[in-house]
Amino acid sequence: MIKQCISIVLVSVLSLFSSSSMAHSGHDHDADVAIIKVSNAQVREFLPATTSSVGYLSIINHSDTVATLTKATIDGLGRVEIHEHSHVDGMMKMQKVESLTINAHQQIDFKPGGYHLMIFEPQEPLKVGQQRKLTLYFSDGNRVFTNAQVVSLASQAEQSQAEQSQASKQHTHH
Ligand SMILES: [Cu+2]
Repeated sequence: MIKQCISIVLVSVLSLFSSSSMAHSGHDHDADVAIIKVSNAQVREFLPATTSSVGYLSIINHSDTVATLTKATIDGLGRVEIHEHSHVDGMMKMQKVESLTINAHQQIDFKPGGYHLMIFEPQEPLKVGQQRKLTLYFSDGNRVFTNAQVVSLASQAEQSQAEQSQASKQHTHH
């Protein structure tokens, strides 16, 4: 019983602390933005007669707190969804993810067979070599920007093959 009381007091002290630090958080907020890093962002050009394409990136949460990705947008694209692959009844399926939790100091790689961005409704064709601004939205109001490189299907396939052979090399090394 006493233990319970102490933890209630602790919780209220903590919430007081966080609300007071939020009151003048302009600077803290900027510091938070810098500790989520996005790298290797790329989107694949749309193949003829298709209405969707994919994008990959890596997100690293360098902070000590959980970050929750809720949305992504890319300039010139009407819709971007966060997807994951899962095995259902022996079949590979993909589904939309409403939010993605990135733990403190965790890195999440969007890659073939795993998490990926699904992109729709290009306002003008994506051309290989172009850069498109990618914005990631987090549940605490933070936004992180990066440039996504437009790549061809061939270069994307080469990359994932190179990664796979590198991964298997590392594997045989042990
Ligand atoms: Cu998908």
